[in-house]
Amino acid sequence: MAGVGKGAVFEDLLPVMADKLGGEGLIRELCNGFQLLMDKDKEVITLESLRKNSRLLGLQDLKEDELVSMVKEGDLDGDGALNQMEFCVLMFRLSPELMEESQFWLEEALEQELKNAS
Ligand SMILES: [Ca+2]
Repeated sequence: MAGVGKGAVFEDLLPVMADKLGGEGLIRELCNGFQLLMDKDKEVITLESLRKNSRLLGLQDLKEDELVSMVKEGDLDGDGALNQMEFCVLMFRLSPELMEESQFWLEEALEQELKNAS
């Protein structure tokens, strides 16, 4: 994945989280991550909120240009900020391994939903 520099934290972190949490748990965690990183007033992730809140998640190693890349690469509709969907998509795109398995996880999560419903 180009753009988010070498040693990007998420690339290493996500597969580990995925193993531990399973698909459903991972998606929930990603959404929690969004809540933590977002601007509480605007309810989107901006470069500013990312810079401020990434420290809270222990991501202080992310450099300014990596934060800029994250927002730029994740921003699908070009409004300069990441909404929850854009954030989750970005997280999956940052990890090729996750990308390959995400299909399986989504099915697994869906299956779980159906089980809970019955
Ligand atoms: Ca956007």
